[in-house]
Amino acid sequence: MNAPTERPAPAAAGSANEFDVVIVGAGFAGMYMLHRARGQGLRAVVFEAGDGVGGTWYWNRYPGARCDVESMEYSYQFDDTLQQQWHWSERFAPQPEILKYANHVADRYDLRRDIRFSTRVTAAHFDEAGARWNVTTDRGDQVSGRFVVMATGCLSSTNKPAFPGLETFTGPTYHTGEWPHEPVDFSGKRVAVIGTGSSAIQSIPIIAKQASELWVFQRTANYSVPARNAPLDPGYEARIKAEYQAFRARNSQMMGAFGSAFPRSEVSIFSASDEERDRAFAERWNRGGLGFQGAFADLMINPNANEIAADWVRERIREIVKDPATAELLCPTQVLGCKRMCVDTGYFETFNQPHVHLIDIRPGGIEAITPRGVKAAGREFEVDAIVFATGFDAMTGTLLRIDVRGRDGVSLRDAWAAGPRTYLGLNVAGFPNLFTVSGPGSPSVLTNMIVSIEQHVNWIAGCMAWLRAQGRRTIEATPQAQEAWVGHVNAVADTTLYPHCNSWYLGANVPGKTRVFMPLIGFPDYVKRCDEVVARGYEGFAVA
Ligand code: N01
Repeated sequence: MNAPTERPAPAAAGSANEFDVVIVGAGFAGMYMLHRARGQGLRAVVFEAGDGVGGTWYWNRYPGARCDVESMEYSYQFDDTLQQQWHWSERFAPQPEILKYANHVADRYDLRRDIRFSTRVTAAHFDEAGARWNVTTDRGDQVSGRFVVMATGCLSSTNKPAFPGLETFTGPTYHTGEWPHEPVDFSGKRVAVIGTGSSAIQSIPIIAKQASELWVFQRTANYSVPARNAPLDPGYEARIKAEYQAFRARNSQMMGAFGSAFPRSEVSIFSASDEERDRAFAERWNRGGLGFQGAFADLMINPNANEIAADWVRERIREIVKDPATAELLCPTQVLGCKRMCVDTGYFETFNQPHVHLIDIRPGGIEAITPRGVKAAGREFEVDAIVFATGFDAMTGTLLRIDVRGRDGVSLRDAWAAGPRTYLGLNVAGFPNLFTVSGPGSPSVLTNMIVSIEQHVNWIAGCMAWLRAQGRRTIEATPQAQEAWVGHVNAVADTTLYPHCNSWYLGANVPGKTRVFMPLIGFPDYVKRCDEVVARGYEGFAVA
């Protein structure tokens, strides 16, 4: 695993294959990085595995896919004309519309001419003598770059459990994170969905509309809040657009960089009466979306506070789901919010339909996939198609599939053997001039991703400009700064309930993955810290 044989050859000096910046990925991070690099007159190239832009929104085309962050917030803010001109049709934008937006951005800034599509980067090796990165792709490209920016996304390598007998199934199989581009029609089909995370919770109500029988295989029940999605209110859109920049500034002060219209309460649940608690929860439940978690200040800090909120949600599930046994199975028992909360449209209601069945697989998991279906809970379920909604090898999966080697040929895989270690989630000690956008150790997946992406790209672009102005060649985290940062990320997590269950934030969903809480909690403090690092002359970085 540690020593792929491929060796990137240096690009011929002065050739068309020498770049200032090599960017990996053409999602929202890679596209904006390209735009910023060009703005500095840098020569940049982007490699993208898909045949189009959009990253997550290119791959996750499963039925019902939509953003859990409100559309007026889930967009770039670097160009006021862009945000004024773009119109979202719904409160929570559906995947096709977000993909349309990504394509619009690519066209508007003429990005495609520097993107090589259907091309996967396989290796990036640092050449000490030239202080350049040699980058190789699966299509035989060999380019070099002074900087490499890994804009590879946090949820871009699917987790496909090695269920015994998987290859014997005679019908079609799908993974939500690699959904076909052609429409998939489940009409009249018996369908199995394995997994009950966000992707499953969004897709199950839609699949149930077509399938003749739907079997949902659940290992862990999840908390989900109704989206209350609706056409975007033109009055709301006009109000936001009248003060878009101020709205963005307010959102950037939120822990997750979104939701300032309905911020987290500062009130402890223990200072509220039963009626006040019920009112606060109901208000957020009825409003819809992830704001539910902010009903009281201490829900993610105090286990007893969390349990009160969890009980409240379980009561709603029992009200919605008619069959008491199914309702009980759908009631989560883990800490609310320590696995990413889900946002749904009719998820729990779907289980009231007679052709939708919930199978508890906790005792033995999926026992096997057979030619005819799924074996679990001691019986075989015959189905025509299987949907794997089994998630991702999050945050590190894609980076570690690339053979990245820094100083002295040390591989990133070895450097991260005990879990990912970064400084600010932006760089790894020993890997000069290599940046990770929304890397582990940054707020990334606990925020409105597009805001975190822009903050990182701005920081990286600023750093590149500074190096040039200073006449310096390389920048890299010092091991001391990195160790201190890793300690800080863990210390912050340990003040909360986030590490208290088997979530993908911890890598717990992938067998054998080192368990480390990967994202940093708290966007505003993080941004402040990044700015301070710059103000102090890139404190914690070695510059040469
Ligand atoms: O993946 P998940 P996801 N046998 O890891 C189960 C973002 N997202 O694609 O919990 C049986 O959450 C697993 O069970 P368990 C969002 O950040 C955003 O749904 O590990 N089951 C779980 O139920 C989200 O958190 C949006 O016990 C197995 C499910 O598969 C993240 O993506 C929409 C199994 C995986 O759930 C990932 O969501 C969708 C096995 N061997 C996603 N392995 C929007 O913003 C795993 N499971 C709209």
